[in-house]
Amino acid sequence: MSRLVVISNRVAVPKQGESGNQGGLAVALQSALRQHGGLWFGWSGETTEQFTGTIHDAEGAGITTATIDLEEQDIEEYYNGFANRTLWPLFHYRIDLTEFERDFEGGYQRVNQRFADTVAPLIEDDDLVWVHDYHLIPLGKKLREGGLRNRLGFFLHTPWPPTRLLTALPSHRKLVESLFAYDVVGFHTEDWLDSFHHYVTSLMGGTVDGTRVTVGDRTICAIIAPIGIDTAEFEAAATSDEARFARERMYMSATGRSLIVGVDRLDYSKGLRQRFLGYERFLASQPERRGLTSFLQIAPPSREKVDTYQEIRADLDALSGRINGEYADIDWTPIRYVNRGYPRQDLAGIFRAARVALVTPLRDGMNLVAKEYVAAQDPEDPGVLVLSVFAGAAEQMKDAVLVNPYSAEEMADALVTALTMPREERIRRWQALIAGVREQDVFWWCARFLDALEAVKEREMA
Ligand code: GDG
Repeated sequence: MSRLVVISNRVAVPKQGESGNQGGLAVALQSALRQHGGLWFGWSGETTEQFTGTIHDAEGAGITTATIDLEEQDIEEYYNGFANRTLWPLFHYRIDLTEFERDFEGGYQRVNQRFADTVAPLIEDDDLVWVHDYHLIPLGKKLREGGLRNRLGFFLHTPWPPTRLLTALPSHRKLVESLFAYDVVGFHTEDWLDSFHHYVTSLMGGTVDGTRVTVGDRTICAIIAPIGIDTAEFEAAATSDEARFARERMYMSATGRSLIVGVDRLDYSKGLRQRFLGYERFLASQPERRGLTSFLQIAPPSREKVDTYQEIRADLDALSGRINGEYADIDWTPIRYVNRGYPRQDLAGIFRAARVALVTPLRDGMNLVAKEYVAAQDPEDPGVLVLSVFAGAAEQMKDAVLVNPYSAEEMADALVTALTMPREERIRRWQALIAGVREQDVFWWCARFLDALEAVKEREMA
């Protein structure tokens, strides 16, 4: 079995002594790394005055990691700039929020070169190299330019945008061309893969034959590999003592009301504004149900250095305040809106206590919260998942109550459907959902991608 080298913007291995409060992706990659041996490379999250390429080696939880520090300007242009002000909004169809600055692009290329130069000497002949996400699209090309011949894969965790949006990016052609340095490119859904095919066939004169995508003399393998969660771990977490305690706290606070929950990074792609408006519509149109539900939205802040993220925070503060001001009573608060993260076990308990989960992004590569909510349910009395049709997860999770998050009326109707759903129907839908979440878990995803990568013959360099 070949050794595995994982490269991502950040490395998510718990430090010695930490409890390992981490997401599914980290867990999956760690398990793949343990299985194959190898290392995980990325940015340390630290700044340095002058980039030196010094590598910090560490061992944690049986995984070897190698990280580098970046300069302030690198972080501004590459991370806060091109990654989070340009590509993130553009890939989530928010061209209105997309900033186009040549300096950002310059920083993006520079940092990808820095990654390539520092990681290349750590890669051994037969290693499989797996690069993650939109921060590092050009990395493969830069590694090839440095002479790397290994099997090289790339996985995109976000949507791939429609061609007509992507072409708003001045350097779109260069970005897409650089993907052809990889051997295998993975997307979560058919939608994202279709958009990629469309770009390649309509603008690059490329052809598609099954998983093979050819432009000129270069053929790559483009696959759908929907990510899952560590389902067994999350199911166990939901019945842990910590989860039970969190669940009790939820029940006590709800005093017999039906709980509705949302858990999302505070990000405009997650559709929080539209979710609050949908809930407001529900309260306005269902006066007899007022006071019978309690909506808890957990939204830990992210990317706070980017202005849009500060604006969305202020917007949601105002909106939740307005809705509570309008509908609250002396003994009832319609929305509890919390800008704080909770340990995973607590989240599992909160999910289990909730009769309904609102997972209503405007656009999402996959969305793991939808799968976690399902995994946390009590099989005898499961809650209902209300899921946006614009989440990648909707391609797999057809037994959820699917909703268009742009329509406040549809959201209000979906809430009524979910809150009044008979137990037999809840059980039937949940059984169908959990079967998928169990079968296509994060280990399945990892294996699916790595099998495709291992199947590639070692590249013949010209
Ligand atoms: C990107 C793509 C794709 C959230 N709040 C807390 C907390 N979380 C955890 C959730 C979940 C994870 O963070 C979020 O994952 P998502 O998939 O929902 O969203 P993104 O962060 O945007 O992830 C997405 C994913 O990559 C994987 O490919 O699905 O489409 O955008 O695990 O539970 N965890 C804890 N406390 C919190 O308060 N412990």
